Amino acid sequence: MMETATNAGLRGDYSAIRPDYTVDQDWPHYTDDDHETWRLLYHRQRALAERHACREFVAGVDAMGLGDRIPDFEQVSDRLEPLTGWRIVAVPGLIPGDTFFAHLARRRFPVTVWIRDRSELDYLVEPDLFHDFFGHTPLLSNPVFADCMAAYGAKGAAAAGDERVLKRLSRLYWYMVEFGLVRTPEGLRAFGAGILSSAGETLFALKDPKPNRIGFDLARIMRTDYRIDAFQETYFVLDGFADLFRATGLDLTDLHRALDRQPDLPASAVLSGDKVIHRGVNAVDVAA
Ligand code: HBI
Ligand code: FE
Repeated sequence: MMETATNAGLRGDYSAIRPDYTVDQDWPHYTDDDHETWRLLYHRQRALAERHACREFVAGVDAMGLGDRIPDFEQVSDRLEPLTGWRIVAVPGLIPGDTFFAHLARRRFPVTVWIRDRSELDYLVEPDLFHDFFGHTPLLSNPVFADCMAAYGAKGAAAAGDERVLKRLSRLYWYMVEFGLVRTPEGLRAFGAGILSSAGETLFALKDPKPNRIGFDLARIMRTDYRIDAFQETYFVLDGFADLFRATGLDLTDLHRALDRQPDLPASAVLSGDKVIHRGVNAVDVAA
């Protein structure tokens, strides 16, 4: 496969991409080994989701009609679209941010077509089919969350070229869409895709004393750095998806101006103004 500037160093076959970076899923190309990897991951994470995911996530998994074989994106999209207008589009892997935002704004969720090797069952660096599909698509069946994601995409597309805003939006995505927790009547539950597609991080995010757990605050999240190669040092907790919906609907012009005057924060920071739900063992106190 010829490597180009856009996919240098990335896994996946970018040679057949369309202008919007989509490809055909080509469902028959999956091997029995691929399907077995899916089956192992699906049953393990579905069992963990029962106890540790918010009920909207579990309802979404069931609405997709998932089973022992890698799902066909078109078939699942035909079930998802009537619920919230979202469809799943196949991509070779990570795609440029502006293209990614444009898909979200049109209610198209990009899902990677390749699935990890059996040796990577517990951890892999880049998002694969299982992370994207099992982690991200179930909540697209929830109308409030689905609207948040479309609004988020529109904000990202509107921010094209403004690195300060794009950095803050990627932090919001990271701490919410990838690693968000939410309070529920049954207690603290996960909704982030990075958590729910990982056996290790599901238990760590909810039960381990190491990380901070801090109440959702949009400005606070937008100031806070994150690491992509380890479990999170801080998880942010929504009181409900309505909080996220309000945040993604806001006009953020004034907020960005205010944030320009405030320093970024390390991932382990705890501020005096934080709604601290759990103070982690590596917490670093920072003056607000
Ligand atoms: N591409 N396929 C894919 N999936 C993502 O989650 C993704 C991406 N490109 C960029 C990206 N995420 C993030 O940098 C967003 O903040 C834009
Ligand atoms: Fe993801």
